Amino acid sequence: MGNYCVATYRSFDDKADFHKKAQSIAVGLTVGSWTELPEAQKAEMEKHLGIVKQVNVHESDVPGGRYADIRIAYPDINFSRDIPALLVTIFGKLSMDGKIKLLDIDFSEDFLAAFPGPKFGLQGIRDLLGVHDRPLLMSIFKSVVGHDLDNLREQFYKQALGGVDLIKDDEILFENPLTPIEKRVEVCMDAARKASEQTGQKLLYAVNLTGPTSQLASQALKAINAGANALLFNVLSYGYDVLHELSSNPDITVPIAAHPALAGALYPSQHYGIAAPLLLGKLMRVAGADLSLFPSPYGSVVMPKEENLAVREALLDPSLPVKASVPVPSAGIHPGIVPLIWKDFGLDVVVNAGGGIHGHPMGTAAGGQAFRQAIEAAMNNVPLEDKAKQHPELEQAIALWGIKK
Ligand code: 1AE
Repeated sequence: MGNYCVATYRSFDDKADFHKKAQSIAVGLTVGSWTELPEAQKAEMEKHLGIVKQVNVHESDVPGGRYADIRIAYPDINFSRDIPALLVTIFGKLSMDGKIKLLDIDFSEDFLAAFPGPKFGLQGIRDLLGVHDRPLLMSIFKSVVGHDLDNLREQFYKQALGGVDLIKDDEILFENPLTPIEKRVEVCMDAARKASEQTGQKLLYAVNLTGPTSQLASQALKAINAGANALLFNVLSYGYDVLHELSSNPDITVPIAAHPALAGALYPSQHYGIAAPLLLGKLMRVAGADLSLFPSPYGSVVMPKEENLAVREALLDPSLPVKASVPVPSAGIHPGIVPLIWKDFGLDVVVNAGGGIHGHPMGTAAGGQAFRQAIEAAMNNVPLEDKAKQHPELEQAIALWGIKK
């Protein structure tokens, strides 16, 4: 058998003959028609024909409950070595054709060879920060739209003083006259240096890379020349191929954090769209995201735990021949959630919070410190209530947000 990429789907239908349906997808998305072809043409077209690998039917008496998991192999010869071509082949028109969800893709070795993956990945990010023995902590800039550079500098400094390892722009901060990207980088990196004199810590600032696609690479270089040491990128609004272009550009020498904005339009339905472990896990990693943000099972935007851990697995899975991307479960995270993150994600995670840092009653720096205290407690199996007795920052955080069990 030549090189094939294999797609796994879940198709819902109370009556369908799923074997026939699978065959019709395999033919329809490749050669178009098969049985009508003259024998001589079949021999010529066979290398382009999709192959049904598996159909597992799950019967159910509950209306709407019957489904089948279908695996179809698509010949690499049919598509160029880019994610748009693959996605359009396996799930382009099909995504609009009834209740069907794309669950997974097994890439062929040949297809994967076109993707260098993340430049830094988990190990590279840890090396840049010099932190190898604890979960990392990221703070999200909040209230930045309409603010000027002095305000941003002040906000950045307070976040950095809290002992965070990374600070990311809010994803809704675009190119604007008050805080253009290179000026933003200059003032924030300056604040990072000042904070570092006090904390002794290194810090990555993921500045939001925005604007028309044709100008993204030059914007990234502008930011890097101004001192940027990381980028944030809204991958799904641009497409995976744009991330791939940026991450494989040799001049873009800093890690890229992938923001999941728009993902809610694609993964949450049981019946439609693309499963989260593929959307925010495997595809982000193959396209070159060093860090991937996604909702957690515990915060304000909730993803079911099993699905969440499958996203984590897809980002770290050692069987994929590219570097691991760092999992960043996000949204509504506060210090009282940290023991759950530690239990489910362990060491290799970024704890990421916006409101859970800035909303701290003692201020932003105390917000970061409360997280660091919570991380230390969780790692040493110390209940947060006990740790809080010696740390007013943690004590006030759990008084405000509680401890999630
Ligand atoms: C899932 C992405 C989370 C994000 O980008 C963000 O801004 C979260 O903010 P908080 O922590 O919920 O305030």
